[in-house]
Amino acid sequence: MQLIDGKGLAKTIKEEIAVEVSQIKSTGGKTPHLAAILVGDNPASAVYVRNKVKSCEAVGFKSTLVRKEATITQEELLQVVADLNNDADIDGYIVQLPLPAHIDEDAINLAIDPKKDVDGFHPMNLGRMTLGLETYLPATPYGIVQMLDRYGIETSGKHCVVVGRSNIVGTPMSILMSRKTKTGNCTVTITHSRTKDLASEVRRADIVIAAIGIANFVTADMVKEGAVVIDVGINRVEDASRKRGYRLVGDVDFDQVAPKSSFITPVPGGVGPMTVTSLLMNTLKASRKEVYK
Ligand code: BQF
Repeated sequence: MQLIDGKGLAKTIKEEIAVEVSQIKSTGGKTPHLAAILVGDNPASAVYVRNKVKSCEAVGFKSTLVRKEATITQEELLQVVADLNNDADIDGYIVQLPLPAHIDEDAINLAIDPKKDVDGFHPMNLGRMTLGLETYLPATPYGIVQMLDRYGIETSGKHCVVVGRSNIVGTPMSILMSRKTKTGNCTVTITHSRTKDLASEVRRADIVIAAIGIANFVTADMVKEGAVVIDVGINRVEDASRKRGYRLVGDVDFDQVAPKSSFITPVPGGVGPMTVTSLLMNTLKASRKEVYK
């Protein structure tokens, strides 16, 4: 079993981005600028946004945090989005999810200028991904693809089983793994809450991608000997021995599954840190106008 060190790889990638940023600056180029909209006071969202802002500082990007009350109306939030679309200094921005229940996430997503959609959630960018065109890949799938690539994990001809079909992870991941690319060319099965005998489907996998959002959902009996296991879950479980009162666990029962796997990602320190570096990579692409003129 080999541990995939997402945290270490993210640090390496951030160092690479920092070198590129200092080159841009030293040749008189514009400093890449990422903005984030944070609505309300969901504690996990606040942590994620803080992570992103700190990562911007670490690589030399400019960052702007736009904080709004949970009571903001949809009209007002659409105006914030329009303002960022029109702000010439901002190369890309994200709207931190989840949004309060009274706001239609799809309506907000559709209002983001695809040129600035560095989360890659706009239908234009997801469509471009599906067709294999240059795009901003959704951050988590992009991070996973980079991990597989940098660890030299063969995907061609392998059977990949994705557990979960969310718009931001399961669905785009299943598409990327099936494309004719260096980190694609898999035969892909996508499984979800209505799959009959999900355990047997997952047992056929050479590569398992667990993105269902249920703590310890993937158990040892569901994993083939020698499989590559990518754990996207970040679940809080009560733990009185921790000072916060909880600890983070993935969607995979790590202790049980690790001995059977060839490669496995830990939680924390696996996919999560790679999600953040992907956002930085997309922002760099935006500032260089590599996707749209
Ligand atoms: C780590 C996210 C669910 C819903 C909305 C490092 C992050 C997480 C974990 C992080 C996530 C998850 C983010 C670790 C951003 C990943 O060390 O394991 C970084 O900041 N993430 C998000 O912005 O929105 C989410 C998960």
